[in-house]
Amino acid sequence: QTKSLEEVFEAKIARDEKIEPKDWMPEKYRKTHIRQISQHAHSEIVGMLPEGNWITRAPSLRRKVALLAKVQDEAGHGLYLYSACETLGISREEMYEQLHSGKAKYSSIFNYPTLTWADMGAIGWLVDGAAIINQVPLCNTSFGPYARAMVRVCKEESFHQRQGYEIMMTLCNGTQEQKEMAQDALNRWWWPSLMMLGPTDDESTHTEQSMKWKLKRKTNDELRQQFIDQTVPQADILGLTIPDADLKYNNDTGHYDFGEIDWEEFWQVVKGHGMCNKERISARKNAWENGKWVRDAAVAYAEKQAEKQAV
Ligand code: FAQ
Repeated sequence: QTKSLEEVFEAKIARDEKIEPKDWMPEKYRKTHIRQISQHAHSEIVGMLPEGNWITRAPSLRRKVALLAKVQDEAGHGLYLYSACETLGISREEMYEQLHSGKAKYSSIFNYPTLTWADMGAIGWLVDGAAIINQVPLCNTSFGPYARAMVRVCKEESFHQRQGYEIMMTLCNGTQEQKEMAQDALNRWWWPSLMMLGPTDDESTHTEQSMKWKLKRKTNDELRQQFIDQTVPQADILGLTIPDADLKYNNDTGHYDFGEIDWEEFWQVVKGHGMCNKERISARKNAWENGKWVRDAAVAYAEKQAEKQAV
């Protein structure tokens, strides 16, 4: 008896084999991958803006070089991810259009402002730290191009995380004022970093199906707990206090218990009402519009070359 396409697909998933772009896949599998991969790509690109804000004001040449490299890496991640997403049959123009019109989301975390240099430390430490926790399982995701992109992205994220932690370390070993700056940055970035990993499992619309398809390998709550367990000892080393009075190691579970996350704030930011949502989208739209002449010139050049070859 011949197997149906659906059975072949399901069997591949069960065997932990990769699904490749030309393989048959259920339409919903394709759609949810386009949704997650494109939103991931948009997050990388919009995520350049908060740190880009500090490149010209980095406190030394060495810091500037490192930050510049990090922000460029994020552009690279965005481009791999857009390419991976294109293999599912959506064009890059369509993805940009979805970002600019507000149809596609990008990570809530990038709608918070970067007020001091210590924010560069906190973002690398916490935001890239949370990103690694989220992305390491994605190296094993079922869609081949996404999984392969994640391998390199994770290597780079780990440099970003160290870069951020080192900034925090330097500030914490500095003057009283520098240490206060570091604490203030932790206070402002802690809760948004926990929110970044998505709503709780019982509020998460996609987790159940995405776990079945092995798109997600861990749930939002599992990742959040892992992030907290990993990060609390790092804050201790810095001598900083995590802004959560309910945070406490639980001997029975072997994990940290933590306080209530303000989900109202999360959904407000996701719906576009965060501190920087308007600024971020308008920066991306302006970049797109101001880059039009470059795209036009590239197309005109390509056409001219093609004509020459045809002769
Ligand atoms: N922000 O059912 P779920 C980085 C939406 S790392 C905004 O749980 P899912 C590196 C969600 O889309 C940041 N929206 O969804 C970097 C859905 O709405 P939809 C990016 C959020 O997909 C560092 C609804 O809520 N990383 O950029 C957020 O199963 C420093 C229900 O949620 C990734 O994208 C949020 N935080 O799980 C760059 C990783 N959370 O789509 C620069 C890949 C949820 O139906 C500087 N993505 N929503 O309209 C994932 O792992 C997943 O998509 C989750 C969400 C875990 C983010």
